[in-house]
Amino acid sequence: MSEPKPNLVGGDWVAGDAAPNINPSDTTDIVGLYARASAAQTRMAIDAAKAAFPAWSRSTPLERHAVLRAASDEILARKEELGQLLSREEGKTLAEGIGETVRAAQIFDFFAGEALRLTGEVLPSIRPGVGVEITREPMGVVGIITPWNFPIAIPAWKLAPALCYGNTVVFKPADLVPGCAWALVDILRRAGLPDGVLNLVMGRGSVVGQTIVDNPDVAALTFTGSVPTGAALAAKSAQLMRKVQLEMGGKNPFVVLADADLDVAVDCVINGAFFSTGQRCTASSRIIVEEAIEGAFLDKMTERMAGLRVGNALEPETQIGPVVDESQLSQNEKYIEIGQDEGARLVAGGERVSRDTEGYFQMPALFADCNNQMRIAREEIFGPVAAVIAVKDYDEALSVANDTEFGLSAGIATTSLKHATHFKRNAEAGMVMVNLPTAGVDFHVPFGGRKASSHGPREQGRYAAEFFTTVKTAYTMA
Ligand code: UN1
Repeated sequence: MSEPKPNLVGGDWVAGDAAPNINPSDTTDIVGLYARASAAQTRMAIDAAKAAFPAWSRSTPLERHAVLRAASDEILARKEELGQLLSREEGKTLAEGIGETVRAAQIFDFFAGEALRLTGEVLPSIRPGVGVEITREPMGVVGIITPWNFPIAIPAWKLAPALCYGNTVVFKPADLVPGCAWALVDILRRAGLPDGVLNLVMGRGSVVGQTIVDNPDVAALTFTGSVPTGAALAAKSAQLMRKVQLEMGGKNPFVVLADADLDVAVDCVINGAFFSTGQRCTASSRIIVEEAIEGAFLDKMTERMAGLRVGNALEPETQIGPVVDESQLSQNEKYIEIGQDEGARLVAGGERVSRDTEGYFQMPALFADCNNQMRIAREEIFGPVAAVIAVKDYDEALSVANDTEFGLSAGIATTSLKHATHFKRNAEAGMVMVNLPTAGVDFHVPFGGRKASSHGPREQGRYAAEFFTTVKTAYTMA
């Protein structure tokens, strides 16, 4: 076993209590040891970011471009190795792991370009002789707290804009997946970031996360994770008058109308509900089907599900990797029981299965005969479990789709322009998909939702500037 991977504080790699990073496809495989930062080290990281801010905030666009560009190039050049590390530590398939790595490279490439396109506005005042300039300035120290389900893409889409717009960063990746985060920070440091601009503090939410959240020197905080954690973090941030950006849960509906191309609909549901083992906040978990085609839809779904290959994420034929850990798998199993107790009919999957290696394998599960009041239709499970709800027509489908505390993504399969257009306008979600899965988004356009799913400005694309900068209006009498 190699030396534990250290944290990065003010340009120095610092050791700490080491914890094993375990492969969920094979729990005898230790991906590596990673240091967990203490509260004191986390405070030092915040101090270092604060000290590095004046110089980095005044760095030239070309300096920032060069770092982000070099990071993009290295990620892309190492996509097989990093994709494999990702699949090994998180459990998504190798194809998904490499795909996510490429996406991270594309995100750095996009923000490398944005660094060269920083703009403002110059306009006349309403007063004679006075000029007005509107500029964007970086926020200062940005806290970045990321989840385990996208170990490289979510860090990328928070780190790249933070650095692009001249902020300094304290970055806490999820305790379950420090491997990709460490690799990314190592790449960025070697890409030429000055000491203290990016600090890595791996470890537990209760120690590292809490220290970041409680520190008033953290001017802005971006978080992807659960609703209760997001709410606690927002409450503390409100006390400190700190800017926050929260991406939380989903209970995303996918509507299948009677006029849909059923093959398209089934493809969307298989992908949206079960790929990445259902561990996406954009996953489709409520499948709302017009009753006229419910039977045909269920037949096609169960046929497709019977052929899905669940197994070790690193084996090329695997289509669905393991659940991330034992506690998530037990939670998924608990929801299978809850669904059955509530009277839903389990038409496929749900059982824990064994493979050649010791891992957390579960067959994707489909419930039929559900209604939208059941817990399996209201609570985010975050696993490969979907609930089919039959409705009589489009109007009922839309009202069921919107009857949820969440509002991240909503999808529809239809060949009707009228219904597609109406759904795009009336779905209460931040992202709407027509004849496409609810999950799997582009990197150059805004990402985010409504209601309990999201809070604060959008992530990704040019809209990221709303969170990572603050606006200044300057008046000059000349
Ligand atoms: C996607 O569906 O492509 O945590 C991205 C999540 C989301 C990312 C989803 N923030 O699942």
